[in-house]
Amino acid sequence: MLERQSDRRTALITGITGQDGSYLAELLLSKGYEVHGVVRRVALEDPSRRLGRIASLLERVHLHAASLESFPSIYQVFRTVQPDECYHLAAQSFVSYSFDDEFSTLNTNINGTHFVLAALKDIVPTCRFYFAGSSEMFGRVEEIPQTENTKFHPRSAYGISKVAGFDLTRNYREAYGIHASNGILFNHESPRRGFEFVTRKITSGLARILKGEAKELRLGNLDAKRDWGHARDYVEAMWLMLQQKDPDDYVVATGITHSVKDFIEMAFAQVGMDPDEYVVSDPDFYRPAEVQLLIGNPAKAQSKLGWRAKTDFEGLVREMVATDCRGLGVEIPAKRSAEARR
Ligand code: NDP
Ligand code: GDR
Repeated sequence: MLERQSDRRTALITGITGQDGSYLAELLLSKGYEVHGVVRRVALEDPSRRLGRIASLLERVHLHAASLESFPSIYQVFRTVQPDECYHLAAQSFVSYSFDDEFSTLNTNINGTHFVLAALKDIVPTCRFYFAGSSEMFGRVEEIPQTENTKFHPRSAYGISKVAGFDLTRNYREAYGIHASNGILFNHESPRRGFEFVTRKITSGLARILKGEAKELRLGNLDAKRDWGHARDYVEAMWLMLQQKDPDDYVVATGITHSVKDFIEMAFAQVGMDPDEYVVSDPDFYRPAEVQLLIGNPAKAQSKLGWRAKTDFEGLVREMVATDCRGLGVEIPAKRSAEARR
């Protein structure tokens, strides 16, 4: 167990084992924070499989077993940690799964957020709070691009749960004076993205094809469009929100949208292959309801937080393809790499 140091700022991250949690923990450690994370008990029992993204940080972070389903467990963590800042990232985050099990998505995401806010208000009302809101809240978009003032019209249980979390956060700000901010983050990816999300499915699938372990890549709607950024850049916006004098809501996005097809073409171009020979669009992967053209307008985050997306689409795809190929021990032929760079 690490010793607590009273002169350092203390941050609590729920969802520290996830993509964003791992990048945020690294960022906060680099800024000198004492970092605490909420993990499920099973993760502590099976660290090699469940703590993979934060394996290199385990000596430097404090982990606490708790579950979003249990208010007492969350309450106990707040009592122990007494954080200065809380980043609430934990959630059932896979939109597609929320169509298979609306009940658990709504329970986990809505109650979990409520539990965290209620514990914070009771134990450390001065603690600053970040809620991981999502572009999925815009759903059937009311305007393009979407801003902090665009009306929400969610199209999945996941999107509905995030609207509820957004409203809970705003209400704790207005009713109880908590420094509580909402990030409305558009898709952000990285080599640490879960394999079920489309970008990682494409880059890991491509690596398996190159390795000879797969012959095709089955995907759903190739015309779907997303505003994709890099997770490493987006966690900086979370931190910046909690450094402001006043809490507020911010759209975090690149302002540029691409289709799934664009992502596939860019990924396959990195290794000089023709996607038409491998990619199959399979209706089984289509969703009952799809969101519309998601493009965020990050003007407010840029002007008030001084935040900017640093990684462009090509840089993101290249990093993900290279990491997945390296992970499988697949060499990208030099000629192909050179062609891809041109
Ligand atoms: P991940 O799916 O990678 O991580 C989710 C985290 O939540 C994991 O640490 C997971 O723990 C934890 N978690 C899930 N259920 C529970 C539970 N019942 N009790 C305790 N912990 C739980 O998500 P991301 O890192 O990509 O996203 C972080 C947050 O930001 C999420 O809330 C997501 O909805 C939101 N978001 C993400 C965007 C993106 O593009 N990445 C965009 C907008 C919002 P475990 O490892 O044990 O499963
Ligand atoms: P999303 O991410 O639903 O936007 O949620 P995902 O990568 O799952 O889907 C993006 C788009 O790709 C289309 N698609 C496929 N998606 C998956 N997963 N698998 C496929 O085979 C496939 N084929 C096409 C989807 O239909 C969709 O249009 C992510 C999550 O991180 C949320 O937690 C977060 O809130 C939002 O981003 C912003």
